[in-house]
Amino acid sequence: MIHDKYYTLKEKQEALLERKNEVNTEFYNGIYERYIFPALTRHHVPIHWRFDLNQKTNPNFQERLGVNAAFNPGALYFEGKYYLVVRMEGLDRKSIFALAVSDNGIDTFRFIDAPLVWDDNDATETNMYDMRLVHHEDGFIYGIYCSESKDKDAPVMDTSSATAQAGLVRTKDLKTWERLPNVETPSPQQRNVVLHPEFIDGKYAFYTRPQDGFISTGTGGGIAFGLTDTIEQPVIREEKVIHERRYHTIYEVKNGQGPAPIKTDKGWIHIAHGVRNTAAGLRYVLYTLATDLDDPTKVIATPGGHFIAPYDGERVGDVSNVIFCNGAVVNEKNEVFIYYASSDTRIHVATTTIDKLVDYTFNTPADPFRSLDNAKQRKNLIERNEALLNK
Ligand code: M1P
Repeated sequence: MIHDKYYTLKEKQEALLERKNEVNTEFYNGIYERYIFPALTRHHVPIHWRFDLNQKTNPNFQERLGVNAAFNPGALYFEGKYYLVVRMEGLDRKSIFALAVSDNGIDTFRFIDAPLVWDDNDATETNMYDMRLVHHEDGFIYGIYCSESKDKDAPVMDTSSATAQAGLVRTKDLKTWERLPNVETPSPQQRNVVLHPEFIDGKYAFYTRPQDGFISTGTGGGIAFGLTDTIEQPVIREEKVIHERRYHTIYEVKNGQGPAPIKTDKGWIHIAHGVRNTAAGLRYVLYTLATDLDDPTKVIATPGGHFIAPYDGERVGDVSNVIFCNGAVVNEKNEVFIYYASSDTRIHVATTTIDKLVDYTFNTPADPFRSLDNAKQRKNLIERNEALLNK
């Protein structure tokens, strides 16, 4: 028999699942809209994914498998619906992938089916997270994620050190998933690896983030690009850094490709994350850049500063002062839905259009890299505006 408490909790949760989201009218930048409520949180996780409903085996109706956070989703616009593959982190710290869907991409997201599983091909893989979903022109939907294992070379007393590699799966229906081998690269570790949606010179192309260490990128770093002949045995022999870290920028310490780049008439638009250090720890923000349509290794626009940064309550969470994005989709009306997580805790959506994203990426002045030049840049804007205002 099902425990009574289930129905009480379910009714309460239904109100949350049906809640309409609203544009946050307090916020304006002309670039994108923010929303009042997060799009998806751990409170959206179905009750029967967390509780044993059986009164006999769970008389006190205790939560048996709690969920700590729902964040960093891959995203896909597929057959008219908005899908997220959410990083669902249990109380035991393990992240697993869970599929959620919405009809409008803004609200009423619901988790469906059950957490994703596939044939295991790597017994050392302990944790998995941050899947990028890419509908490749070969017809498959690929999921590239961080596959984390204990560092086998760490001394015995070190029970924390880990290594990160790019795990790879694919599907055609978001139900059955095939695990492919990890993407091999010349770098010791990888995170934030993303598949380019089109063939380049007949090959599969990946954005990578070479790194020596698990947290620090060491001598590596930057958003890199590499090709592989086959996807069934993906081996990248050469990584070319296309967007480097740089002193005194929002991506001074680390950066990484977000979702797969968005194709526009003017170029590929990339949403990436940049990390800098502060007295309060690392601060993660998003920025955009554009690459050439015919040569995705050639950067053609770099708007200065951040695109999305932690805002109000977004600043606080399990890992505070973090905005991270690995999912964005475009629908047939050229509306863009950017799914970003705040502070490794919850998921938000920001909406814009291709036109606005292009305008922002190509017409926002680049970072002049020096304060005095920055002052001149702003003085120039003020003078042009004053001339207009005084006409
Ligand atoms: O905690 C912030 C983010 O840290 C990592 O990103 P990066 O590899 O760029 O440092 C990831 O673990 C990411 O999941 C996390 O949100």
